[in-house]
Amino acid sequence: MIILYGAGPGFGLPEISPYTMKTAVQLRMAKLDFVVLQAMPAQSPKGQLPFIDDDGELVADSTFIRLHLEWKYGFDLDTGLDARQRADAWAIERMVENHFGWTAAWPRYFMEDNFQRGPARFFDQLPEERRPGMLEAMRSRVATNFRAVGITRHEPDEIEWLGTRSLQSLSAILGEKPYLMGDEPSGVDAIAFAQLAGLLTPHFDSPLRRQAEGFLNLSAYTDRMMARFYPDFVWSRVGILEAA
Ligand SMILES: N[C@@H](CCC(=O)N[C@@H](CS)C(=O)NCC(=O)O)C(=O)O
Repeated sequence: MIILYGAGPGFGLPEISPYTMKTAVQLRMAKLDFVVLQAMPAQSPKGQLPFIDDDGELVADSTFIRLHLEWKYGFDLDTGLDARQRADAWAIERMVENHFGWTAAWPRYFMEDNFQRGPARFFDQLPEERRPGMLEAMRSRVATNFRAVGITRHEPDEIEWLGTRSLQSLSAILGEKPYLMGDEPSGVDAIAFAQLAGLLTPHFDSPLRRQAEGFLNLSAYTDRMMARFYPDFVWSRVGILEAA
């Protein structure tokens, strides 16, 4: 049995970590049995979630997990795509993960309201005296990462503009199709969906979320993916959820 380690459900989402959601969706696309358990990033061989335990073999990083699963279990999440379409899918995935994802995560970590109702709760289960230290360490790690990537060198409205450019691109690529690469979902849909759901969840408000709501094909796509891969999850994009 494959064990997928992630952050767990929360924030109006079946899984808080978009990269874990990507892997969970890809496991569902491949119809492989798996269970999801909660873990801390430090427990992962690469210091980030997700990672899997596949019969004793630990594999970290969603892209390498996909590679491992496709190779070991003999399936192809890009079935039916030609070489050019596969190249497009990879380019879209890189845009979503290495650019858009940062602009979508920025409101969670750098808008104080969102931070308090979101990441600040990560350590709620720890004894009270340990929480401030852990929170400070997380804030500092996140600040270093965002600065290294370059995102926090920009003003908030510039970050929104960058995120909106990616939303526009995704919306144009999707067009009237049900999924990014055509009539059936392929590998790249898993991360596009996970990042969009993470932005559209009503648990967090932000100017970029408002922008995303304006791309009606993207919000319908997010709903379609949620219904297909998380049919039992009660998903709503409406309003602003109260913090738990
Ligand atoms: N390239 C990685 C990115 C994973 C990632 O960013 N994971 C986040 C949670 S969604 C994480 O563990 N962050 C903690 C950290 O970077 O310290 C993948 O595709 O799995």
